[in-house]
Amino acid sequence: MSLNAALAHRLEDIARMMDLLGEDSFKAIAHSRAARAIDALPTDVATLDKKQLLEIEGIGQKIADKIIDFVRTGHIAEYDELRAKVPPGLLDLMTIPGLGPKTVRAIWQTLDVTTMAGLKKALEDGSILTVPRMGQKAADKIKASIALADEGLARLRLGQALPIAERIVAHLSKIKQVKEIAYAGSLRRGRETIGDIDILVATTDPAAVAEAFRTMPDVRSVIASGESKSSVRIAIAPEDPRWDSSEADATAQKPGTTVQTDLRIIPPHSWGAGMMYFTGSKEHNIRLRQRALDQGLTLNEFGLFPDDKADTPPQQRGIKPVASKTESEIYKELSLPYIPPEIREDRGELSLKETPRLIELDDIKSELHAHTTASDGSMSIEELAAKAKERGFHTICVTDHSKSSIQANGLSVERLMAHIEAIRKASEKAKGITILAGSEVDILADGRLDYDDKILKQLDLVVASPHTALSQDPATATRRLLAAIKNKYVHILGHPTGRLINRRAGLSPDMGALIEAAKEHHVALEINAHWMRLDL
Ligand code: DGT
Ligand code: CA
Ligand code: CA
Ligand code: ZN
Repeated sequence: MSLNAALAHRLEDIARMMDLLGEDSFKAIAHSRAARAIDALPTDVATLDKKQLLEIEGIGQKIADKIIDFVRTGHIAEYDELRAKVPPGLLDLMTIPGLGPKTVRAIWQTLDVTTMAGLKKALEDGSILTVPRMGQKAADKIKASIALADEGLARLRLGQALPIAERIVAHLSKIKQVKEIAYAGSLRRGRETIGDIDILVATTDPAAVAEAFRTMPDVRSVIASGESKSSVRIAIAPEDPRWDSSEADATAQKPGTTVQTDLRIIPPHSWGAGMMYFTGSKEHNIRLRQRALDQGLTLNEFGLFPDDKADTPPQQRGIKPVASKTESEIYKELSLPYIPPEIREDRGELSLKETPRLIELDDIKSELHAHTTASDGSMSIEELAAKAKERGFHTICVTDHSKSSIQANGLSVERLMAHIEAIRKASEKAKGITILAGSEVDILADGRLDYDDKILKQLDLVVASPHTALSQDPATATRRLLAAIKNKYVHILGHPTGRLINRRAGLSPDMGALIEAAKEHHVALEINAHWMRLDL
C-alpha cells in the first residue's frame, strides 16, 4: 500500500471512530474529507511541506500537523487514542452497508456486541430488537446486507481480480520455460465477479513453472501442487477508501485478504483446447462437447479428436487431433464462427453464423459522463479535455453533480451557471476536441429532477441518474426512472440501478419497460462499465 493510501485509511478510520464515540460530527467529516483529498493526490504526500499541504482543498492546520506526524513517525497520536477506546470489531461492523455509526453505537451500548459474530447472534435470537429505535424492518435490512457482504468475501470484483492476474502473467512470462501464458476462466469471460483466478501455461517443463508459480512474491499459502495443477492463495490489495465515502449509502465491504489462484499446465500443442476448456463457461463447454459428439468427434482439454468410442482418452493412445492448437481451429472444425470469451455463457451463442463485433476500447470516441473538481472529480475542465484528447476522443462532456448530491459537492444553480461559462471558455480555447456543458442531474426519489427545466434547457447534455433512495421497491423505482426518461431535456439515463457490486444491491427497475420508454423518447441508457457498477 502506498503511503498516501495508508494515510487515507488512517484518516478515514479516525472519522469513523469519532462518529462511533459520538464526538463532534464536523470533526469527523473534516477527517473524512481529508482522507479523500489525500487519496486523490497525484503526488506522494511525503514530498509535501506544511505550506503545500495547506494548499490542498480539504486540509486545514490541525489535519496538516497530523499528516506531518504520520509521515515522520508512522503514527497519529489521536488515532492511537481512539483505537484504545473503540473495540476493533466495531469498525468492521460499520462497513456493513446500512449500518451507520449511530446504530453501531446503540448496538454496542445496549447489547455489548462488538463483533460480526455477536451481531449475527443478536439478529438470530431477536435480542437486536431491544436496541432503541431498532424495528423488525431495520433488522431484516441489516441481515440482508450481511448476506450480501458475505458473498462479497467469496467473489472478487472484476477490477480487483484483473490487475492481480495481469501481474502474475507478467511475472511468469519472464520465465524461459513458459511458451504461452494467459488467464482463463470467468476472468477471461469478463464476468462481473470472479470466484478464483485461473492461469494457463504451455510448457514442456511443468516442474520449473509450478515452482516459479508457488514462489511468486504475493503468494500467502500453497493449497495444492502437482504435475498439471497448482493452487495458491494470493494477497489482495486493500480496498480503495474512496468507495467508502463518495456515495450516500455506500459503506465499504471489508474484502477477503487473499484469492485462490489455480495454475494449469498445458502441453504446447494443446494450447487452444486447454484455453477453450478452462475458459468455460462450463455450460458453454457442455454444449460444445455435445456438438462434437453429434459430428462424430470428441472434445476435451487436449483437443478435438475423431470419436472412436474407446474407453481411454484419445490423447493417451497417440491419436492425432482434428484441431487443438488454437481455439479458432476448434470452432472452425465444429462449423462455428470464433466465439469471443465474453459471450461463452450458453445464451444461444452456438447459433451465431458469424463472430459478433463486440465493443472494443478503440470504439469509444467520446465520453459523455465526466466529473471535474467542481464536484467530486479529480481533474479541472482543461485537464479532463486534455486527457480525453490524449485518448483520441472527439468530444468530452463535463457533467458534474447537481445540487442535491451534497456528499459529492453538487453544484448549486449559481455554481452551475458559472461552470457552464467556464466550460464554454475552455471549449473556445481547446483545439482538436469539443467540450460540451452538461450535468449529471439527480433523479429525486419521486422522479423529479434536481434542476428546473429552464436550467436544464441551457445545457448541451443532461445525464439523469439516481443516487439516493436506492432501496425503493421495483415498482416505485420504475415509475421514478420512467419519469426521468420522459423529461424532454434528458439525453441519457445514468447508471439505472445505482448498484455497487458486493456493496449494495441498488434499484431493480423493470428494465424492459425502461428500454421501451428510452427508445420511444430517444434517451440513451448508460452501460456504466465501471467495474464497481456494470449496471446494464
Ligand atoms: P469462477 O471461478 O467461479 O468465477 O468461475 P469459472 O468459470 O472461472 O470456473 P472455475 O474456476 O471453476 O473453472 C474454470 C473453467 O474450467 C470453467 O469455466 C470451465 C472449466 N471447468 C472446470 N471444471 C470443470 C468441470 O468439471 N467440467 C467442465 N465441463 N468444465 C470445467
Ligand atoms: Ca475461476
Ligand atoms: Ca479455478
Ligand atoms: Zn452518478
